[in-house]
Amino acid sequence: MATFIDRYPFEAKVVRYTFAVSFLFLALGAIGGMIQALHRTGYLRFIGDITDGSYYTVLTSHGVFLVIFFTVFFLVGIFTWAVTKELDRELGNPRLTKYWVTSMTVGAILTSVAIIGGFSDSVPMSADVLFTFYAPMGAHVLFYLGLTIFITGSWVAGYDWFKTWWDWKKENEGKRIPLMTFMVLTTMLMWYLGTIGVAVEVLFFLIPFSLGLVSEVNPLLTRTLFWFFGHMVVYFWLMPVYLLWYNVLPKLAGGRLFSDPLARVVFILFLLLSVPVGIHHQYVDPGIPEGFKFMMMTNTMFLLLPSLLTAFTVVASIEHGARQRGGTGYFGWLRTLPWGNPAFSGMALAGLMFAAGGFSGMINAGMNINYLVHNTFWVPGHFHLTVGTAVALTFMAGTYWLLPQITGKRLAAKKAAAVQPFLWFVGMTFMSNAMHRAGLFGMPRRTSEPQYEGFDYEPAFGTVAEIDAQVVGGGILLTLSTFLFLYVVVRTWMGTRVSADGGDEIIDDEIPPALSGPEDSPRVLDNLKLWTAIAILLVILAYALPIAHIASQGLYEGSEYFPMLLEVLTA
Ligand code: HAS
Ligand code: CU
Repeated sequence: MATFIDRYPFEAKVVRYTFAVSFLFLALGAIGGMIQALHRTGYLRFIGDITDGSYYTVLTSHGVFLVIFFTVFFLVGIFTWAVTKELDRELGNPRLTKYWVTSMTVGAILTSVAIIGGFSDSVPMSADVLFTFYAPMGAHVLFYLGLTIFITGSWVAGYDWFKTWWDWKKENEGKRIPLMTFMVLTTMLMWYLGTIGVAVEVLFFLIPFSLGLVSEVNPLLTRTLFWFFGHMVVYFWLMPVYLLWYNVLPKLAGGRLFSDPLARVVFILFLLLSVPVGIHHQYVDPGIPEGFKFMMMTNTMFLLLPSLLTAFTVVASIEHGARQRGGTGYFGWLRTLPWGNPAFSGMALAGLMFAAGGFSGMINAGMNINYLVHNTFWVPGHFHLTVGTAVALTFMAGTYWLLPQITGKRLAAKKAAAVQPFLWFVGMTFMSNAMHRAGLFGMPRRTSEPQYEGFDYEPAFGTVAEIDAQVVGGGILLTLSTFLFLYVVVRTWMGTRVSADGGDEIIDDEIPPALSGPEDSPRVLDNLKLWTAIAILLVILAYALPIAHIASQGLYEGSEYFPMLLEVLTA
């Protein structure tokens, strides 16, 4: 049977390219992470401190390179693979594909240049605004321009996949949308809806602000527009993970997906609820009436449902696989799982950590408890479990499985690959647990000097020194694990092509059908227009009043820009 690379050489090349860019940003971002851990804890300081700003240059590069470029380049690769493979057809228009690949690359380069410019005093450029780039902080216009080009590229990528599906649909009248394609399409609809917030923020506020056309923008408004996008984006990172957990993980465990209909319901719930929850990042923002915050909290609690359903479905599928392999007992079946296979162990360990990350998310989401943890080290603890493990480790594990399919080469350095996910798991256990604890006794996030002068922290148990040691020790293990992963990737890439029928792992790319297939679910689940319409309605209900309220306090200050703009628009 022909492998992916033989059947779809162009698409395989696209996936190889986007993965390569993704991993380049992973390497750069990981170095930034190591510097962070060493600097904040005071173990080793070689970058400037808070006064000269290079701490924030490092923190911004760590954040942007990892959560925007590493994740999204990987996502476009895996979505391209999923649609092509599942619909068994090429992407319709190679020129379109080349366009979005180029546009995303150019955008990423421009933004990176603006960030890296911050390291040098002689370059008139900096973008130390962190990945949550709202006002009043401002970056060089190149930073925003790059992001704009990058995001419009991702929009076109979505169109490319939609187009491929439309073409498929014409030849397959009346058939259900295949599951992976369903996941790609619903995720992209969510992305289109949520990126409206950041597009308005960047085009109408941050770019005029950075060009000096306006001297001040309403910071609360830009924050609110940012979080309109900013919560949704966490699920944009997570949905490719769920695609792998639902489709590939059960198979790696030796079984089949438990329920296809439930998977569809989960993705629809994410489309409906990912945007109208953003204000849960703004519980402590003055200027937003409590009622709106309460409404978003309620939505957030509903949004736990799809992940809880996922935990149930995916674990049930794994257990089914384990029992197929002869596993018995309440927990004894866990032993029969293929823990030596890094594709499996990476995804399973990522899932286990996500259970913990989900719990800290529930705590964040409570309006009253949030006052305790907001802006403390607890929050980085939370997101290193979610995006930093559920997402990053699953992407690495997925790579072990996919790389042979897109390169036609056998996975190399298998021993290193087998150890790598465990190294990550142990490193992250130390680092994120210590971060959560530090947050609970009030250690702030986003600062190079977490120790207030003349003040000693009093942890409920343990000491600050011990917590710092865990952050650094964990950080070192995570850095090692990242480079071990990159080593396996490079070694595999440099290997020789095996013939199409060689190597089990290369032809073992079939995804078995679900135990309960799409025929068990109502057709209305596939009505994407209906779900999109409801999603838009929910966003309007949730956001119209808060945004109108905040905007009524003024859009711009100290400039002629807004009146000018109004004149142009009404001319
Ligand atoms: Fe979050 C802050 C609430 C999920 C990322 N979050 C952040 C920030 C980031 C982030 C980056 O309400 C910081 C932003 C900043 O810089 O300020 N988050 C939640 C809630 C969830 C949640 C309710 N977050 C995520 C995900 C992220 C992410 C996913 C990235 C990918 N988060 C918040 C809140 C804040 C916040 C507040 C603001 C805090 C503040 O004050 O600043 C939920 O979606 C979580 C639901 C998850 C579960 C877990 C289900 C378990 C599963 C595991 C299955 C097991 C398997 C393994 C597969 C209920 C699915 C089986 C293996 C075997 C061997 C059997
Ligand atoms: Cu959120």
